[in-house]
Amino acid sequence: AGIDLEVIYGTALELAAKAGEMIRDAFWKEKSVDTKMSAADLVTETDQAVESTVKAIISAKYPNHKFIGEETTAAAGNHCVWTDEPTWIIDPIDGTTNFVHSIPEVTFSLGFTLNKQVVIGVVYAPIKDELFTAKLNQGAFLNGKKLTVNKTKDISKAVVIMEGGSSRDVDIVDKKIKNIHAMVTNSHGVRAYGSAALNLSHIAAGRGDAYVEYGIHVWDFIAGALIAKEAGATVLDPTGSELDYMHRRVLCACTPELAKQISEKLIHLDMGFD
Ligand code: LIP
Repeated sequence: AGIDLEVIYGTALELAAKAGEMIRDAFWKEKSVDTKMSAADLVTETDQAVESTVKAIISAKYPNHKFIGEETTAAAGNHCVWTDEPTWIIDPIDGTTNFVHSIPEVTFSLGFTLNKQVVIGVVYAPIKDELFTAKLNQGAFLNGKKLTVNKTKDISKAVVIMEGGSSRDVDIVDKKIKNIHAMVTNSHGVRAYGSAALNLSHIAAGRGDAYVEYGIHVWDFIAGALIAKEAGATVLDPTGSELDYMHRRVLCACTPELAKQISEKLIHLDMGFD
């Protein structure tokens, strides 16, 4: 209703630039670190400052739009309320652990949804100045250059991105290690960049063939999922069924054949809903 997606896209780029500037300014300085759900689930002043800045800009421009943000929603212990209304879903810093340790794989992630459909995705990695963008049915781009996924169909020739995640529950870690074992023994190799948004963007850019993770949240992967899909990736629930953005897991592969092979080799952890 009266929504001009080009205007929204312009705002999304403006927010990414602003967030990027704040992240870059703080990147080499000392950080004050706090923990959330586990001793390895980190948050810094910069995560909070970026989120409140971005949220303030959005609510000033679009007072009726809804907002779901990592530090607002999760920090308040709230479940996400995701409706058909125009909604901005933001992770101020995806890759907070990298940020804390001055590892340059940090991103700002923004998804914009209408009728619960993701129509705009922006992932910005400000230290490397890499801007990944996608609009529904209009392709995915890295710094303006169109992206296409790899053609790998067989796991024996694939690089698979996986993460340890931030849960320290022994049973969960155990199953994740078994999954890593299954992927290492069957593939060209396993990689972990520490940011779901970036992992998905890497698949979009052909820097790897598949990515799977259990335990992420909607703000970590909603933008990257659109970017990957728009570059031609298959993005599913790890079991092979349709992706549910509120179910905390994702499987992304450059071909459907590869997605199926990987899905069949994994233990499917259920880490709940946002
Ligand atoms: C991170 C995810 C990453 C996961 C980490 C963490 P954050 O998000 O993007 O894929 O492995 O445990 O959840 O907390 O940096 O926004």
